[in-house]
Amino acid sequence: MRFHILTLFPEMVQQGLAESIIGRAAANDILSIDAVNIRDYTIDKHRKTDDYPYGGGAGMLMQAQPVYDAWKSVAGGGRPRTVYLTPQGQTFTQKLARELAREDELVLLCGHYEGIDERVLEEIVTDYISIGDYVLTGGELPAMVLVDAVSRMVPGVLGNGVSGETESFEGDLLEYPQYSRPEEWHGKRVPPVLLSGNQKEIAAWRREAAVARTRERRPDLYRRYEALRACLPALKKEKLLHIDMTELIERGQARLVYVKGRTVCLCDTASGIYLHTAENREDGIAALLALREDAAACGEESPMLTLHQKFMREDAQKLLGVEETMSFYQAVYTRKEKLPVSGLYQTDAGQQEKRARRDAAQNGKDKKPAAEIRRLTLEELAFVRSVYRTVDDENYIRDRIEKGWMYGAFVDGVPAGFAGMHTEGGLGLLEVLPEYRKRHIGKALETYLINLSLEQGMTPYGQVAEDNEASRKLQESLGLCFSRQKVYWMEKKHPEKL
Ligand code: 9WO
Repeated sequence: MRFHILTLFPEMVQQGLAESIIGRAAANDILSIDAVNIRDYTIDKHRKTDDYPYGGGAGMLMQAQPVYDAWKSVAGGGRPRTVYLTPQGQTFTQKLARELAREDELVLLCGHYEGIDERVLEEIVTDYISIGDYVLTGGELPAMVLVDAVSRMVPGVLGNGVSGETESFEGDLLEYPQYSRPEEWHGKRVPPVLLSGNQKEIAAWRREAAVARTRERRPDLYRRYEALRACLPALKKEKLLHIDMTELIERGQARLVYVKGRTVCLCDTASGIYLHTAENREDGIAALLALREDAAACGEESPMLTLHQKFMREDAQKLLGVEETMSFYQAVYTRKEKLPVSGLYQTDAGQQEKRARRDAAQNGKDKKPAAEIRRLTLEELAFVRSVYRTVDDENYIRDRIEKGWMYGAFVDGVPAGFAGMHTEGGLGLLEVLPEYRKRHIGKALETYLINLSLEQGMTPYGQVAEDNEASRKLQESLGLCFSRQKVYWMEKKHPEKL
């Protein structure tokens, strides 16, 4: 990612971003931060960059010419995304940081004095962004805030394998309090449960502390949290059918769009997909209308949604212009205990070798060693893309790998298949190469992902298409329960797909 910062105070920006994590990422060429001195582009013989405002008023304005020429010098012939840091902009949020982190190049324009001649802003600025409702003396500190927040979302900046997105478990909750050595300081002891080693109790304590802290410090967030939790009992009346919705809430990845009794509409904050369930048509329609409003407010022209009732399909088509693309049964792992793994897979290469040698000695050459399972890296992206035909979207698969939710099965070090977790939380993305089928590799991958999800306090589930017999048999063999009704994926059919 490349940042070009246009400013009258390049040293301030350069020095502020040369330290710590951002400085290290720049030194490692994961980021480049280039501070451009606007004064270098003045054509005035006294190197002047400001002048009085027409119509009178306090102070000075930055003139159009030096700003434009400085911008030209980094834009070349193109029109890179150009941000003006101003109290008159849209408020900077984590969501916007995430979005900006997907750009290859950003130009940040820092104003000073009383601002910049409007005419040059009209020509070069694509985004007006504020970091909060207060006035400073210049845009440099806000630009540094933006560079810091955007950079930590760029893969590799936080160091190997650490993602800027914690895929935070509790969307609307603040972080819990944390403690380090010593055990006692100023007469205050670390809460004993944190020394107990009991991971389950620790997780429960942290969650409770996060809830209490949110209630006290951020009542606005707490109300949202409460409203979402209040939907759970109604959804759990049909537990299997609504597993996608309840898991979204439990994992802190849901935004409430509509609720009335047992009619609920959520939005998945990670994917933007809507989930809709209705007690009756009338309330269902009200929820669809709320969904339409919400999507429009989010700038989403063709929302994707999953319906949980067949009888809502025509209304969804009429109101949103979407059509059914697929329908699935929910397959839910309803137990808390992990699945047995013996003989299915290894997660350590050394062990696998030992086992292979022992097996060879005992049984001759016909018994194959179990697959080794490990998290995939971007090096395997091309492999997954070439094998997985269901989702023809490189960015989606890249995202799944980057978030650490794609796992591969390897036989003798050679990739034989993979599986993962979708953005919305369902297990899937499962594929086993034809030459490795009938060797329980799919079962091994799914067992691994189920156990991993359980460790993280999730209820594992997947969505199985009616005609996918292989998948249905696999889920049944692992003891997953199927919903009686189906869920219906609805989206705008693209002309080329018709
Ligand atoms: C000062 C002023 C004085 C008299 C009459 C009008 C006036 N406008 C300003 C003014 O807005 N100055 C800004 C200073 C011009 C752009 C750079 N400056 C700035 C950016 N201050 N605060 C920000 C900022 C940017 C992003 N998020 C929060 C604050």
